[in-house]
Amino acid sequence: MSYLKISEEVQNALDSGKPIVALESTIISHGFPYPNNVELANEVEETIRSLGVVPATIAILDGQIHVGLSKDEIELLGKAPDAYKTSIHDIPRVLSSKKIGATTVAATMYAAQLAGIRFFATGGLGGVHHGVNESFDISADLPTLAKTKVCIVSAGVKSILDIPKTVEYLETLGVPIYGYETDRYPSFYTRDAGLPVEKIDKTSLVQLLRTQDELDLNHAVSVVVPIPEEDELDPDLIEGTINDALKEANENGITGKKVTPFLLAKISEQTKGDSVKANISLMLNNAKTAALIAKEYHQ
Ligand code: PSU
Ligand code: MN
Repeated sequence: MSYLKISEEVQNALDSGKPIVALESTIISHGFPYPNNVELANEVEETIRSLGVVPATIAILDGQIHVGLSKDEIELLGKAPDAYKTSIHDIPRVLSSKKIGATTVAATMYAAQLAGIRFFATGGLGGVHHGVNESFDISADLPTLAKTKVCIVSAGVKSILDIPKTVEYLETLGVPIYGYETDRYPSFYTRDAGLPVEKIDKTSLVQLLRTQDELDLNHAVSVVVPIPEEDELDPDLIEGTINDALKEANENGITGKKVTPFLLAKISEQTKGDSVKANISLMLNNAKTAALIAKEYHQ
């Protein structure tokens, strides 16, 4: 496929059946400020490599979907003020106009599947927004999870979103959710969203994924991992901060793809960077978890 450009490192891993973990790039362009974003992207890749697994950061550059970025390409993306937040429906437009595209969970999943990558690590999934009854705002991540066969490791859905509705909607779409060594659904900055989740360990998860491979079932498997305990934010404080950010977004008429980046920037401002620290910690933890699962799957 001429629109797919797989790096040499990723291609070698694909050819030799080595484990690979895909990574999104919206977290680089819209999730963190420069240079934290580039530092984190590199650190995430190093964490995965140190476990003998190949990282594949995905983005759109020069009219091609790049699977596996060089350090220079990560830097370019981290510095590009006009990188286009590319969800699944934006892919043809970003490719044909040769814009720099940072891929969301939805677009990254699509690219990972196209390249033949089974695992994906990210911070948080998109989902159903608060006030959905009025706004109808539901991330394209959700329907894409229903039709894309990747195992995606995240710290759940953060409470900038309506977590119970997101979980309910994933069930409707036929996307299974498993708590990695936990029976509480995590809420990104904190370890417990107040919802139960089915607990799974690595061995059972790998068995389940291999079973899925034998079937004609092309949904994602969502694996949720709580943020490490020492980096968890105070649940009451973060709840208040999120509520303020939501109010401000509403008052400023922020809609569409701008909602998530707006809320993240506000929260970072309000917590004086504590939310950024927490985000880094959980992202590294998710990358490590995804790499360990991928390694066992490819044994
Ligand atoms: N959640 C985060 N940080 C992020 C995102 C979600 O904690 O950066 C990004 C992801 O790339 C996700 C996207 O796929 O936002 C969802 O955006 P939207 O709701 O516009 O689909
Ligand atoms: Mn949206």
